[in-house]
Amino acid sequence: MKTVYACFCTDVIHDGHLNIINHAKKYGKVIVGVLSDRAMIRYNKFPTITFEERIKLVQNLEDVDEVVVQNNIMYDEVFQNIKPDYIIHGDNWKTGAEQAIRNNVIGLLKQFGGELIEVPYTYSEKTKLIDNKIREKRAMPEYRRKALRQLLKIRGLVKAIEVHSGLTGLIAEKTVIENNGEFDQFDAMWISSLCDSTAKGKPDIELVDLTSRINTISEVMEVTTKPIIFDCDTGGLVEHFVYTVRTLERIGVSAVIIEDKVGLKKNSLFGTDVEQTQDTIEHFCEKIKGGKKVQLSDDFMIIARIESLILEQGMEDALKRAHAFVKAGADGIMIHSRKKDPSEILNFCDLFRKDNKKTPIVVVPTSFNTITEKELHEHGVNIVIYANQLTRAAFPAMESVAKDILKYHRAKEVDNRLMPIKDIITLIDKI
Ligand code: SPV
Ligand code: MG
Repeated sequence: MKTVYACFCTDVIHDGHLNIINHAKKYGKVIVGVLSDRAMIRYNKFPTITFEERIKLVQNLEDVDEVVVQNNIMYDEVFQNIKPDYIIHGDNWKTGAEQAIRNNVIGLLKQFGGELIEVPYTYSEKTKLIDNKIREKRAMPEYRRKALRQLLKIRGLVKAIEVHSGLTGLIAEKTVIENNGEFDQFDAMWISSLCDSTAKGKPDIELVDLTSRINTISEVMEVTTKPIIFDCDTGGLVEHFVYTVRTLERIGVSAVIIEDKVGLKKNSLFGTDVEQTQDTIEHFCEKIKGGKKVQLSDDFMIIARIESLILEQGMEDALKRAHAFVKAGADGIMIHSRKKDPSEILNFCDLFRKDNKKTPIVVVPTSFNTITEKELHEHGVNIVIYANQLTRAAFPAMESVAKDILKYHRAKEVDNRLMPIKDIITLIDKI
């Protein structure tokens, strides 16, 4: 008897899946691969039910003869272990980033033999509703909050991009590319104090108050599911920070980063060009301890940001602080630098990793932008934050269009730089 293989990456069985199974049955023995937790998380499809429940879901389908675990979104292992005669899939993978999986399957079929069956994808209103429901579930605080820790466990390196609105949130959520046969996308979002302030036309000096910052988080949360890392500047007074931790944790933020500065905070990229005061180790440790004490779940992370290199206090000071902050309970360390050359950051990471193998290290390669994620990871970095690039891309594009409309007294000359009207009016999905 011939074997037909399908892979399911879902928490709910709907008509689309049943249609595939019905078709598959006509060709022989139906084997369904259920994507492992690891593989789902790797591709930002955080499961909302357990792996065992997903297996049961498929086992209960009448026409499924066998259920196996699929450990990777690509099919290499499937062909090595099962060598199916047919692979069956909805034809919706012919477009978009999923083409990468289709190409992988076509290549394997050429190598191992076998045939591809593509079933017209039925995307009924009912199916759409179910898909939306799963997506919305992932956005619930209890799922979103733990997603960063889940990613850190599974992915070597977590990539976050700055967001400050629903629209930038959508870019972070939906931008997926195919790169050398693999999917690539951002894993998490960074609510930057610099960009949140800039979007409001305000300086980055803790002027935009917490209510407004939480409002930004809420706008982003409305339209996304990925985990959020919140830039909380200095965290304010210890007495205030404890309330902030509670709020952030309750709404589903995964991590807060606070920097060891006091007084009027200025943006770190000014360095010593402006007056900035570093907090004492003792006081900052009190803030970390205060936050950890009030936190209610195990999911939430408090990450301590060290400004010693920014303020030219030396490597020894940076390391001393890093170890003290971890001892006070910090779940991660962010080390910052405004040098173009990444060597002081790498040096810090190497020295810190000598004594601490597991506390996540976070970096923001704005100035030292020549270094790749892979190189950073080789030095022990776990989270890379692209902290301001979306804002810096948008501003000059908008400014130049504004100038040219003034210059030509009409908008025709700028039209080729603009998103088509059809694309902008259909950009936002309906619920
Ligand atoms: C931010 O994005 O607001 C940051 C990173 O804190 S930096 O601007 O480099 O200080
Ligand atoms: Mg900031």
